[in-house]
Amino acid sequence: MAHGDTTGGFTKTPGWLDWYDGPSAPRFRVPAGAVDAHCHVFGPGAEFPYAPERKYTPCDASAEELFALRDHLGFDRNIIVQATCHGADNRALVDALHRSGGRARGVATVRRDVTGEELAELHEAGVRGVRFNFVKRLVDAVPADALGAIVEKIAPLGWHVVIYFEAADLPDLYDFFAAIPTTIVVDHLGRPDVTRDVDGPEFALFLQLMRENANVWSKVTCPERLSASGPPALDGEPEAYVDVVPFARRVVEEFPDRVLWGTDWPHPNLTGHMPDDGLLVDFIEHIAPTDELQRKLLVDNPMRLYWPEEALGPDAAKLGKPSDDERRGVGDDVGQA
Ligand code: 0GY
Repeated sequence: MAHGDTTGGFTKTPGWLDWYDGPSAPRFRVPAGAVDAHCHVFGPGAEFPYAPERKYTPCDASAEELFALRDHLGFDRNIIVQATCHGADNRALVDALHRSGGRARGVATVRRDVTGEELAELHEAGVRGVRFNFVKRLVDAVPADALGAIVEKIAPLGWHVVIYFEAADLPDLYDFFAAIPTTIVVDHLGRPDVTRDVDGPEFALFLQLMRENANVWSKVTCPERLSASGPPALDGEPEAYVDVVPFARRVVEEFPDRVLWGTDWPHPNLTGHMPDDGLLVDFIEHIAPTDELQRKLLVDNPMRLYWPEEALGPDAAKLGKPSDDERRGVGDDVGQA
């Protein structure tokens, strides 16, 4: 399999860019133990077929290629998030978790009829959360009662819920999110329109969601998707995506214990440009300007959420035993995992 292939007889979605081959070495050195907390594996299609209900067909992006990138960028671990092109078939994700030798954990997609046995198998493989996707171009809508039923099944395992939505939809979704009792992780800053004022009402609602709900975390990821002004992270550009910086930095500085960062490799659905992942790592310094913020963003927070048994000691790993305060992220801001 070569870079850019789609195996298994699948045809790539036209116009959809392949992931960047040969990323530069980052100038910014991530701290020891850093976690890339948002990335995916795609297929390979010949081994793990793409889901019939998918909205796009990617080029393959294997676990080995992901782990090579991890090492190249200086990261220690990955959080692999189930992508919509695999629907609720988590086999590619589980295979990647097994191949990681314990250096990756995962976020799966499940349906409401998922069994306790299936959840236990996913947990054993390293899954620690489920993803609910509300982005209309990516998935067909799932009724709120089905999502509620999934929350009831995963909460006792100490898992969390990752939510992906666009800022324009937050007013409609706000009450539903606020009622979820587990830790919640928002993808990509809730996809703000960064041409608007960082102090304006749209982003204020997102900040309010985090302020009012101590169980809500955010990934400060995907400037390449959010930026309107660029410049893109290509050709050695050291100041990429300047218009995203105030939004991401605001969240990192106000909620330093509830933020995560990830590459989003292999960057599904990009048609304009494909970022150089080495330069994306250089973006981190602009949004988390101090050593302490960087350590929390890249090491302490993802470890607390995904490897609590290492970060917090063996008691934290007991299944199904998060206290109500832990589950809500109350107290010293420890999320349940
Ligand atoms: C991302 C973003 C996107 C896609 C997916 O699961 C997915 O297909 O998450 C997107 O198109 O914005 O997080 O990878």
